[in-house]
Amino acid sequence: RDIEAGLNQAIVRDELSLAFQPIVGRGSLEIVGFEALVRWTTPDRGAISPGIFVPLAEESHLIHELGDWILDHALAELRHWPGQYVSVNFSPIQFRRSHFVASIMDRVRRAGAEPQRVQIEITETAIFDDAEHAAQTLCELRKLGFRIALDDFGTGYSSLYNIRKFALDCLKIDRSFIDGMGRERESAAIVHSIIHLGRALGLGVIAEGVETESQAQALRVAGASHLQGYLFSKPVPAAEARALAERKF
Ligand code: G
Ligand code: G
Ligand code: MN
Ligand code: NA
Repeated sequence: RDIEAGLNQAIVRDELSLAFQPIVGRGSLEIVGFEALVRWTTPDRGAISPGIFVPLAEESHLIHELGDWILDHALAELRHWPGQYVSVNFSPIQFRRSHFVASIMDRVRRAGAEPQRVQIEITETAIFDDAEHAAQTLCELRKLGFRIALDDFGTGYSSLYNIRKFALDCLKIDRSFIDGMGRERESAAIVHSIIHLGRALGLGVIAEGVETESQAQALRVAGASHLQGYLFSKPVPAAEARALAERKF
């Protein structure tokens, strides 16, 4: 309850910020986009992890205010980058809200942004609970030009067969599989399967949590289209992201 009250204040008091983590092309290492990740630094308790406060916000109406804050601030960065997209995480609760599409489009218009430069990250949980409605929503977003990424892929219970029904642009392989790749045959097999599936369906495949050069190399060989992780950059403050966005490799 404490955190909940604090979060309400945080939105008003400017205690929130966004960090941006580069997503790079498999070969060129050119930055194609940045994932926006919310940060909260309280005056009295220091940093609180989004792994703690996002779920708390989801239990209350606050996820909508928080989500709007995140989207508006993510969109505001686009004008400072030469052409990269911003990838924004949406909670299943936001995604299932009525007028989700209209409300995003409204904010994108007000920011003077192009939907083509906005990637919407949703998890399997968001789309498989009410697959019919989700398919419709994704289709509308896609028509407007947004990119759609299925986040944490492999950790949910999606039927691979059903993936076809959704208007997606890419799959993001959950970092737990990348982490296990060098140690367990199972993780490596899952990573390879997801990459094959994505390619067979004409989707991009972003590998998350890439920390070592040997992981990156194995992922390139396996055919991942994009890489993201500490090897390239941790999530950085907006000013640093602007500098990275301008950098030529
Ligand atoms: O950035 P970090 O690894 O601390 O994030 C922890 C968790 O919080 C991750 O699961 C991440 O997806 C989630 N998270 C981070 N930023 C956002 C955000 O802007 N919106 C939502 N809905 N979740 C976020
Ligand atoms: O749930 P989601 O995939 O959106 O969460 C992304 C989170 O993963 C971010 O909060 C980010 O801090 C974290 N992250 C990004 N790159 C790496 C990495 O290379 N290793 C680890 N351990 N975590 C990472
Ligand atoms: Mn994500
Ligand atoms: Na993820």
